[in-house]
Amino acid sequence: MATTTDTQNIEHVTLQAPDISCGHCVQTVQTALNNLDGVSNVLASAETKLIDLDFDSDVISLGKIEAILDEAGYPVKR
Ligand SMILES: [Cu+2]
Repeated sequence: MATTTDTQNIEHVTLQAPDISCGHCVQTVQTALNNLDGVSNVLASAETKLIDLDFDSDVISLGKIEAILDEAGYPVKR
């Protein structure tokens, strides 16, 4: 587990993305999210259709993360 400093404001979220259907999708999602500053510990699953991740809300918003997933072709179910 990474250590956090008080300059960071890490939040953990689980997002539901029903279009994740295979390992290729998982790779696409994880690569897209891992490229973002402020996002870490991305774990996507084709079985559960869930994406677990940590993000630093001082660096990136959840809305931005959802927009990136939209663009990648895996819209988050709300
Ligand atoms: Cu796929």
